[in-house]
Amino acid sequence: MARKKISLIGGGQIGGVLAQLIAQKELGDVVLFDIVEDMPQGKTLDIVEGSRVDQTDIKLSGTNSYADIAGSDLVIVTAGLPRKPGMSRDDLLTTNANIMKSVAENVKEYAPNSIVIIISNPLDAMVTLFQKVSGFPHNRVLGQAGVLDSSRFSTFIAWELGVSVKDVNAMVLGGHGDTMVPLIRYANVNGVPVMELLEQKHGDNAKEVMDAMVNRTKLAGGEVVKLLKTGSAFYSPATSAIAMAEAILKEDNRLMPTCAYCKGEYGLDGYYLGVPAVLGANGVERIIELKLNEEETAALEVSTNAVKSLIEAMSNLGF
Ligand code: A3D
Repeated sequence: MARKKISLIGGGQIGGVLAQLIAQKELGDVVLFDIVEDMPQGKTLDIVEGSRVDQTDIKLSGTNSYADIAGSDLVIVTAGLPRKPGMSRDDLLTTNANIMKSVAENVKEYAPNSIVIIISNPLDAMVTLFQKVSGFPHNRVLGQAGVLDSSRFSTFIAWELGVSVKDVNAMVLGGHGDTMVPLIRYANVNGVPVMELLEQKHGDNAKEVMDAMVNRTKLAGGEVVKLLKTGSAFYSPATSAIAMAEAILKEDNRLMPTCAYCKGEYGLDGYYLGVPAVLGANGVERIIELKLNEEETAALEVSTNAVKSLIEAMSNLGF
């Protein structure tokens, strides 16, 4: 089987970790693109010089020329500014929309058959814009947010219950902002409902404990930004995108919360939103519709409206 080619647009904090993870997992050859001269070349040289120790053998190259991404099977985009303390993701809209437009034009020209995973914020708007500018089929343009948000939620649940995070399954849907929707009813530890375990531990206070975890999940990105002071989370966003990339490259058909294009699912027509989706050879193979209860539906509607306003704001800016 021919080796896969993976191009990373943006060689900053997340881009660098993506390149290292792809190398360590030998998912394919890597081209790391950035507009900063020499930096992507330096990062890939650094990673490749550790491959003897890692016992891995792939090609890694850094570039400032889009021509080098030609023939990519997969493209992961992190180009754009990250948040600084006190900023919301939406504050990045104008700057990152300009960057995303140029990225989409170039990926369209040089890697027209690729599947594209977007990570740049504000996520739902950037995925929408990339698809609009590139004109790629919707199944080939998707966004990473829910895998990370769900992993954060799972981590807090594991800490609270004193169980391994490996056994926690929890999913977060909706837009990648403060209105995201952690699904409490579906959260479980190897099949045992999390609420049942919380009730055993906390009795009548179980709901309060869960609400605190839900709240921390919604604000988890900002918690890291506040501590780092100079940028936003980058290890866990990279790991999350690699899980999606692996599902696509290995044609695994894995069910993951994905920023995917809805055509009527969840009452949403013609918008990208975080929903459960099956990821495989064609990118988004299909969206899974869950039977949400009244409370969950209402929360998702709030999140959907936030995404719609963001898209409208982007459109008003001329994108
Ligand atoms: P950073 O380390 O600043 O890297 C961004 C890189 O983009 C820099 O190296 C820039 O030089 C490069 N860049 C700027 N303009 C262009 C351009 N026109 N073409 C190509 N490259 C360009 O940031 P980061 O890696 O920490 O974060 C990248 C993005 O991911 C930001 O927008 C973050 O807000 C976002 N992010 C998303 C999540 C999600 O879960 C969705 C999590 C964390 C960060």
